[in-house]
This record gives sequence, C-alpha cells and structure tokens, in this order.
Amino acid sequence: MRILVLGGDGYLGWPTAMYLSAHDHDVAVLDNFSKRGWELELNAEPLIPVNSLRDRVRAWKEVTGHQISSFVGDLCEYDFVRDILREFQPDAIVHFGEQPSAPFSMIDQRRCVSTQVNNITGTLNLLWAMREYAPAAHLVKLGTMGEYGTPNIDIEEGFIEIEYKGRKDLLPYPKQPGSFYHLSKVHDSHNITFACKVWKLRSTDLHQGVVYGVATDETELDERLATSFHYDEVFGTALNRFCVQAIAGVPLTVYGKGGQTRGFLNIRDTLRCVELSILNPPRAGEYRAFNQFTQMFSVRELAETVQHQAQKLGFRAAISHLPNPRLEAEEHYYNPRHQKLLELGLQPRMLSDVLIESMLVTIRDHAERIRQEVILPNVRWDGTSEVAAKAYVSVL
Ligand code: NAD
Ligand code: USQ
Repeated sequence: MRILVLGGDGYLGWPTAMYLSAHDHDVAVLDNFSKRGWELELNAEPLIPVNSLRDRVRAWKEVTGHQISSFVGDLCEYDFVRDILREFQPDAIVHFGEQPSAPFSMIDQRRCVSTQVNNITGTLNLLWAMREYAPAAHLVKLGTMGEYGTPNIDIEEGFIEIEYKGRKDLLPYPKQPGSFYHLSKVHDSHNITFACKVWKLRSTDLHQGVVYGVATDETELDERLATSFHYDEVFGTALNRFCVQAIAGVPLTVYGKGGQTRGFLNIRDTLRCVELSILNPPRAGEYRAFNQFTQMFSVRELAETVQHQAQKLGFRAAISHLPNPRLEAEEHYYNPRHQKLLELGLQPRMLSDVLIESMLVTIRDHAERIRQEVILPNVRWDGTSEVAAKAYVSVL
C-alpha cells in the first residue's frame, strides 16, 4: 500500500514509517520540523541524539535497502497539503503531525492558541485535500484517550448507546478533556466525523493512551535510526520520565496523590495498532474510534514499578509526591473498553521487569546527556506559568 505518515520526524511517526516500510509498504513521511523548533524554544532536547530526517532516510536505505520518501512542509499550508496528496496518491494516511503535549498547551496564551490552530487547521486542511484528491484513502488519525477524561462510568470505544425518555440512540461518547491540547483532539474528532458524513471519507480515530519505550525493532538496527525520546516536563511522558529520573538520581515526580489512572502502551504496540487499522479499513463514509492502550496503571503504581526495577540495578530511585501542577482527579474510577484492536489481532506486549530494565539500561548509556533542570514541573494548569515560560526563553 502507499502510506503517507504525517509527523514522520517525531517520536512515533519515524518508527512507524520504518515499520511500515519494513513490511513492504511504499512509505512517504511529511514533517515541518516544528517539534525541533519547540525543543529549542524550551531548551528541551531528546535524550538520545536524533539525526536529521534526511540522514535517517538515507541510513534506512543503506541499512535495509528500503526507500522512504520525504516531504518537508506545514500541514497548515493548504496548497502544500493538496499538492502532496495529488502527487503521492496515498491509500492510507497516518496522521501524527500535531503538537502533542498537554503541558505545552497550558504554558501561556500563545502556546495554547498555537496548539489549537496548528492541530485543528492541519487536520481540516487534510480533510479538504482528501475530499479533493484522495477521497478513497483511509485516514488513521492519532487522537487520545484523554478526550474522554475520567467519568464515573465505563468508557466505550467512541460511541455510547443511550436510552432517554423511552428512546435509544448510539451517540458520540461524552468528552471531558483535561487540557487545551486534549481539547484540540476533541475538535479534530468532531471535524473528522463530520467530513466522513458529508464527503464519504473513511477514518479510524485512534484514542491512544500514554506511550512508553525508547526503541523498536527498526530503531535497534542502527544508532542513526534512533527516535526522539523526551524526559523533560513538557514533552516527556510519565513512564519515560520516571525511568530517566531513576537513573539521574532525581526523586520520581509523582504529581499529587498519584491515583491518576491512565491507559498505557509500548511504542512497539503503537506501530502494530496502526498497521492493524490500515489492514482493516472502514467502509466509505465510516468514522470509527478504537481505544488504543494495553494496560492501565495509576501514576503511583508506575513509579513504584520503576523504583523496584531501578533498585535492582543499584539506583535508589526515591519517590516524591509533588504538588500537582495540573487540575485533574487524583483518585477516580477508570474502566475504558479496549477490545477492538484485540479483535483485529493485537497481541499486547505487557510492561515487564525485563522491559523496564532494558529501558533503564539504554537510558544509563546516555546518562551524561540528562539535564536535571528540565525535569521538575513548572507549567501550571491555573494559567500562572508565564514566569516559567519566560525563563525558558531567556535560556536561549
Ligand atoms: P512528536 O511531537 O514527537 O511528533 C509530532 C510530529 O509532527 C513532529 O515531528 C512535528 O514536527 C510534526 N508536526 C507538528 N505540527 C505539524 C505541522 N503543522 N505540519 C507538519 N508537521 C507537523 O509527537 P509524538 O509523541 O510522536 O505524537 C504523535 C501523535 O500521537 C500526536 O498527534 C500526539 O498527540 C499523539 N499521541 C501521542 C502519545 C504519546 O504518548 N507520545 C499518546 C497519544 C497520542
Ligand atoms: N504525571 C505525573 N508525573 C510526571 C508526569 C506526569 O504524575 O512527571 C501524571 C500526570 O499528572 C497525568 C499522567 O501522569 O495524570 C499522565 O501524564 P503524561 O504527561 O504522561 O501524559 P499526558 O499529559 O496525558 O499526555 C500524553 C501524551 C499525549 C497523549 C496522552 C494520552 O503527551 O500526546 O495524548 O499522553 S492520554 O493520557 O491517555 O490522554
């Protein structure tokens, strides 16, 4: 199949592009390197050095013989998006190309607005370009479990059957997102649903949980193929951060009570879920949602698991309960369904001692690059993070 991976320079986009290319698909990546700009702006570089996209594409060809094409440009430029779809004629489009961080969207007015403008405009441009030049293509869109929030009832996969005053309907599951970033995904979901309805496009909205992991089969082929692994407070996610903190000797940063429970998955399962979605497309006009995670943990449990493993390697890995910079429930009911990808054949890789140990060992190999000043949280959900944002900029 011809597959276009948007955001193909990112943490998930680059490994996905390699994985699909290794599985004999004709793959192109698109990116505008905005993430590399945000990293500079916040002085938060990935732990493992990341080569330029051009060098990674070249190394991939050298190592495997497979070609990945690359397009450099902004999804917010409509003419660019339209030209690429007209030229590449994808069968499937995997859309990772958005600003992915909740804390980034909460730093200040500028980052909030730019997150929503970037994410929503890019996706709308894509939908219009698909309508014009690739109406049969399958849009596999990366959304988030965070669209649902943490309601006190079970979470369904996208839709819930409701009986009200004697009548029944299957309706979109209520959304209670927890940041302006998560809200951008809700807006995307609504726009995609509508475009599928009116233009008979087809889309799978992957409501993905928090991803962890530093390596995939393909990144392990050659160090030049490494992906962008973050541990800073803005772009790093919980388990990845805890592993780096354990190695750095920084007490693991559990926010508040740590009872916040989320769905998690290994980065290798992200790739497989995307592949399964592509191989089993929806019909024309169909918008469907899959909840994409394999296990649930509270933040406290995760920290204790990392602590246990790190101590076996001789690291103390204390745990600290910091005042929570976010506004979120710290103890709550959480029971989301996640059957649809399992029904398509997903065989989850569970978080194991061996897996955490291998992450810790990889991180230990790069320990000299860990910068402690980017670890502690400064971004606050109450809108008072401006000082922190200015402090970041003054570092430049
Ligand atoms: P990432 O920032 O590493 O990758 C996103 C890529 O998109 C970056 O390379 C960036 O330069 C590019 N991009 C952003 N805006 C663009 C634009 N307007 N035009 C062209 N390229 C643009 O993020 P990631 O962690 O790989 O996440 C990928 C996607 O998956 C995001 O949409 C994110 O919201 C979603 N997601 C991530 C996780 C996770 O834990 N990492 C979990 C759930 C969902
Ligand atoms: N948390 C801590 N300590 C930390 C970091 C996080 O306690 O050092 C807590 C947060 O308060 C939150 C939970 O861990 O309750 C998850 O936070 P996170 O930073 O790991 O993940 P989140 O901000 O939710 O965002 C990440 C990705 C995003 C994706 C989302 C999936 O960055 O792209 O959409 O996970 S989900 O969480 O299911 O919405």
